[in-house]
Amino acid sequence: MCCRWAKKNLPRPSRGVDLADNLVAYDARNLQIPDRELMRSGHLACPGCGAAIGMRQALKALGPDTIVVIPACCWAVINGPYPYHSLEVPVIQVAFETAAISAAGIRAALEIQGRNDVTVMAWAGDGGTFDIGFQSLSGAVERNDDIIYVCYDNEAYMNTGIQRSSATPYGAWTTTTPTDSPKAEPKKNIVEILVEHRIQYAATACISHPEDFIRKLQTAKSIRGAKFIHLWISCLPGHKVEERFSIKLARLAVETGVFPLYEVHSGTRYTINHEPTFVDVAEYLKLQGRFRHLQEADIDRIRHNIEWEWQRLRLKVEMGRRLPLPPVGAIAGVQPGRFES
Ligand SMILES: Cc1ncc(C[n+]2csc(CCOP(=O)(O)OP(=O)(O)O)c2C)c(N)n1
Ligand code: SF4
Ligand SMILES: [Mg+2]
Repeated sequence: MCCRWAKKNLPRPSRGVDLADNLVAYDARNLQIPDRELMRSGHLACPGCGAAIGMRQALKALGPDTIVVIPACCWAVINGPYPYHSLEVPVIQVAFETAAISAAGIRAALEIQGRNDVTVMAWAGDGGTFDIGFQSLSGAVERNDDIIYVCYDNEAYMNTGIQRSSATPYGAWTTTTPTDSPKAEPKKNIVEILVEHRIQYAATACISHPEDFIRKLQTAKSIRGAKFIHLWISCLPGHKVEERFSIKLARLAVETGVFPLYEVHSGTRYTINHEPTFVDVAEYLKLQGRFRHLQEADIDRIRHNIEWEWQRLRLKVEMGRRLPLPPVGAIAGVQPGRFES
């Protein structure tokens, strides 16, 4: 175990840390989560992988009548080879840049068959969403294709060995942004970009808040048209974190304000779903080897960026409240009368 951490240049397990000291822990005994399991054990993810946890939660939300479309990414491996695969729903693997359009094509074929009871979920990484699959996603959203698109975001191209993507945050180490020149650009705001497409429903979610994620997927399932969920996940080798801190790290992403939980209906109505306790971001950064090189001045800059992003988010909530109801034609798929009720 020790050699393994040393080899990967990971922080060693610190025996003094007790998960109970986690300021942001909540009582897991009261979670309301569907019992049904559609993901078997024996999958091929790294231990503690947030992408595996996220898929398990997603299928609990959507149920067995779901087709999952997966482009090149860690999940193309995690499911395992047929007949030893881990998911109990149909899965189709598609080319890296085609998750959204492949899902839309499957949805169209189901519609021809009159099968409106089947949900089609595209499940792609940040590289396949923010960068390489973006044109296909943008097209599907603009056409209001009836799919749920979940981007599980581990903030780099992990499957090919941790290269930077446009979802990688400012200051992070990756193999293409080494510690002497870490990422200098901010993370792309993918939800904001899709909101500007006037998407019917967009939301953020995190594996540490499964009830929130499950509710958002169920909301998405109830809406016809394009829906997008941006799911933050922990990635142990990519973030350089010990396995046992997978959920703690995800909670800290939310509670420090780094990753706000919110949803946007009809491209205008923003709702913040969870008010963080705003734990100092240093707690989040110091848990991860990928930020170990940061100086106090860098951490200060990150603190200020969080404050600034939260001010913007709160203004968007306010703007959505003040704006009159959108006219017909302003939002994809909105029919006369929809907002009056
Ligand atoms: C067109 C194309 N370019 C590059 C690749 C190689 N490739 C496979 S998976 C992957 C990384 C995917 O990153 P991301 O979408 O973030 O998913 P993750 O691996 O992090 O789960 C890359 C670059 C490919 N399969 N196809
Ligand atoms: S590299 Fe990261 S996302 Fe990929 S299987 Fe491992 S923990 Fe999961
Ligand atoms: Mg990734």
